[in-house]
Amino acid sequence: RMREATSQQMGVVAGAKLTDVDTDSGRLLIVEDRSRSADRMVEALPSTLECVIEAESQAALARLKEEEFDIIVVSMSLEAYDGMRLCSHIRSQEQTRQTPILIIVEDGDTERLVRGLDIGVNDYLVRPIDPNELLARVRTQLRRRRYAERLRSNVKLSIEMAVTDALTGLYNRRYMTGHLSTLIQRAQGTGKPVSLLIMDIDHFKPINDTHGHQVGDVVLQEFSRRISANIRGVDMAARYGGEEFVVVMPDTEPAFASMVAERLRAEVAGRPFRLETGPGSLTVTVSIGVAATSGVGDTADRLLKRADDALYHAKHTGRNRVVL
Ligand code: GH3
Ligand code: MG
Ligand code: MG
Ligand code: MG
Repeated sequence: RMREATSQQMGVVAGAKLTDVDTDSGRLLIVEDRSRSADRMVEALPSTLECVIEAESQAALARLKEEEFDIIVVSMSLEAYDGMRLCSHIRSQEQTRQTPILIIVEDGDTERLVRGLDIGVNDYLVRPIDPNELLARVRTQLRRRRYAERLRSNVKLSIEMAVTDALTGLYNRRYMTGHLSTLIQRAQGTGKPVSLLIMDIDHFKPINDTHGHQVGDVVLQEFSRRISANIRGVDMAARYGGEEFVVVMPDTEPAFASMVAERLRAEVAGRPFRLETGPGSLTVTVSIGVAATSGVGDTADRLLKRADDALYHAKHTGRNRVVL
């Protein structure tokens, strides 16, 4: 009976195809005080699965604190401890909350089975353990775990992609303007200014026209590296448009921002960009506009506009310079 109730207790990943995930590698913790039973379980599983056996709940918990496991198999008919308590402990700990638990119950022990499912174990086996069934259930849990991991990393990746400029790895314009607005609002409380740099590479179009778009891209990447190397951890560098970049500097006086801008300008102009393609090396210069919040009525748009006006002046007074 109990076997037919089976694995529908497991959370199903909606619409997901659980294909081509690796179900033959991983780490299992087997908590079982009957050594022959534990040995038989290990024999039923592929040798590529690393199995660790603990016969005692304190030792199992200690190990779970130190090591990562993909599945935990807990025998419910142990003499040395209460398997149910162990399972609820595993569920309550942050690092094992998501780890699949497979319990092993005596045939007819419906009470333990139901309680186990109540506290969130993922699946169960009934004694005597059928090796094939054990293998199948372990694989099912591994597949779900691997699949969930993949979903999580895909989500992480798409969040990253949503805020990042693909060519340079800097933040994108949309994310930067959101961040800037947040900082400006916060600055109204602290009274400390937010400073902003807008930079535009000088005569960038001729670089493209002369050496090709690919060389232009490499210049943008190297330029981005130099920005990142010359700002603080709290500053945010973003690609604002084609060859325009922005640095947002929280709690920063405009005089300090100008100094950073000047250092960056000199760092770009003073050291030719090495290229593995095209001309081999190129001298690049940049014009930078600086602006800072002034107290009342500041918005991201207004601050960007003022920095852009300063940039315009830098361009029209000879380029390769900083204007506040
Ligand atoms: P100025 O000193 O006035 O800024 O001159 P400029 O040539 O840099 O200015 P302009 O705005 O006319 O040229 C910008 C060029 O940047 C034009 C565009 O083709 C190029 N560009 C924009 N995005 C990219 C990109 O992603 N890769 C490459 N290689 N070029 C780009
Ligand atoms: Mg431009
Ligand atoms: Mg331009
Ligand atoms: Mg330009």
